[in-house]
Amino acid sequence: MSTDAAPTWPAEFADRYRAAGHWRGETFGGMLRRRAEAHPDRIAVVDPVAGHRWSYAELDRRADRLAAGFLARDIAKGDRVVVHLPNVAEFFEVIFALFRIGALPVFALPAHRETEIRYFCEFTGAVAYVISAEHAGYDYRELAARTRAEVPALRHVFVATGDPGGFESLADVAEAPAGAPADVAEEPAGGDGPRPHELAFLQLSGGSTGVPKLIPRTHDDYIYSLRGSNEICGVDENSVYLCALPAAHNFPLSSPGSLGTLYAGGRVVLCPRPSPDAAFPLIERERVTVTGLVPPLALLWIAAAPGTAHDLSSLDVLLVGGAKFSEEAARRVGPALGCTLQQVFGMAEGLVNYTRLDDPVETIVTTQGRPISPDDEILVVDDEDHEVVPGMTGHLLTRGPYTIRGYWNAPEHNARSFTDDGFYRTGDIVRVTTTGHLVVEGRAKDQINRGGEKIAAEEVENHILAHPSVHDANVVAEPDPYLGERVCAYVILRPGADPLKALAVKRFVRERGLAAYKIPDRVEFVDAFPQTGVGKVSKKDLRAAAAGGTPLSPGT
Ligand code: OOB
Repeated sequence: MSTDAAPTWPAEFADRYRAAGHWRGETFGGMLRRRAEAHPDRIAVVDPVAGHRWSYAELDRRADRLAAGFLARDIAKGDRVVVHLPNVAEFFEVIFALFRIGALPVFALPAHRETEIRYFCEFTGAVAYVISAEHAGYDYRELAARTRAEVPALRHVFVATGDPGGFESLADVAEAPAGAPADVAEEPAGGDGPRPHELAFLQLSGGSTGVPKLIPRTHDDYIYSLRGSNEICGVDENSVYLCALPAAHNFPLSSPGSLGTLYAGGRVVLCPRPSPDAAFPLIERERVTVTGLVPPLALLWIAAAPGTAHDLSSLDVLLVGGAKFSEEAARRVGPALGCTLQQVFGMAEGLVNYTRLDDPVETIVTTQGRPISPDDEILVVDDEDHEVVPGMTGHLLTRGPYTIRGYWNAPEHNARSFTDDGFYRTGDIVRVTTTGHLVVEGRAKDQINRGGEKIAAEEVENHILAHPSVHDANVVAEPDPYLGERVCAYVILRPGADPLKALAVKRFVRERGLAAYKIPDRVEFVDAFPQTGVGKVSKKDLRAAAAGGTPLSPGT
């Protein structure tokens, strides 16, 4: 499978973004090398569980050695490698090693299970899969063994932390045999190393279709989003970023996240779990200055902060995003945590909006921010793609220097998700205020946002439909006071099928090897689905029923 299967920016746009100084011709490999040369002894990554405190020089050296080991195992430029790691220091060693050789990390989340991982490996034609032995009570080696048995093209499984079992440990890979090709490109010097305009990695889309889509990001575009984010969030070499959300997700990775912090020469502290009991002691000990949370976690922190014995006074900025943060909760951040709130409305496809640190409080608590770049183009349109009157609500379309022009190897999706002139259809319903800030008013895409975790309704429906007793299924969001939304499945059984319990449907989906957050929170059995005027299933009516908590048809 070719890696040029990613649509890219037309030359006139690329030229403009370069001329504007957005794309500066840096690569991730080069960026780490420069920082290691400038301040070798400064701490880059702290992994409190393993007790690692890696300096920039150490991270740089480790990335080089691992890159040499990967090359010696025939992992080459353009190859895809599924990276499935929790918040451990080795995450950075692995991704910088891959960046150096131009192999593409495919970022899986710790919650992903067999179904997702098999799909990522198969669809990307991955040559390697990197795991931790265990995390949060789950044995990833068993998952790797099953995946390897089913995906013959997967040549390697590397275990980054813990007992490797029958697989190769990352430490062994890094012990590259003498004479191995250690000729690792740190800069795009003209050889066949990674070039700034080429792909750096594949990120996952939240998705609204049966299978997740992959998001091709380049060195140039992603590094621009880091630089822009750092400026807006005040991240510099004195910043200490607590990575509390899963490190591979776009928000903690780049908004400004761990990569933004490393770009600035600051320090990244990895938090094994995002709960206050794990995070607060680390904030105190490491003098954390900035972190990012999804709304349900922000609520937990707000509740826990007033009673904590830990000193949180170093925290300057809390970023909250991934899902809509309510105005009431937003107002409580400052008083409870003693820091400035920045709302962030972003997407792995590109566009990221932030409230500014010096915005009036009313703007910070009532909007989801404005774009990073003066070259981010924002269109708000009606159902026919006509621009709405300024200030009115409509579909958000966007184009710009760090927003992709298409998904990886997905021409059919691209025809639907992008306009002919390259605008990405975000699926979000927004309005723009007179100050240019965006307010998220809803969502048109068939997705559930479960406290920041995105679930494509169609994907879950397909799994439920695989049950022999199920005739039809529809999955919608139902409101939840803590998560914002939960997953509600409406199911019609086959005539004459044995009666099924809600629990059995949930178990069936779980046993198909799906991430836990996608398993329906509630299953309702109904006789029929409400229909629209043209006879399609009305998800709008199903959502309304889910919000009311009442079954749709009596006696079911
Ligand atoms: C972030 O990225 P994704 O790719 O997991 O999800 C993107 C979608 C957006 O299209 C929107 O539907 C929703 O998540 N979203 C928000 C939001 N932030 C994201 N909806 C309402 N309010 C917000 N503040 O979630 C992401 C990527 C980078 C930075 C922050 C979040």
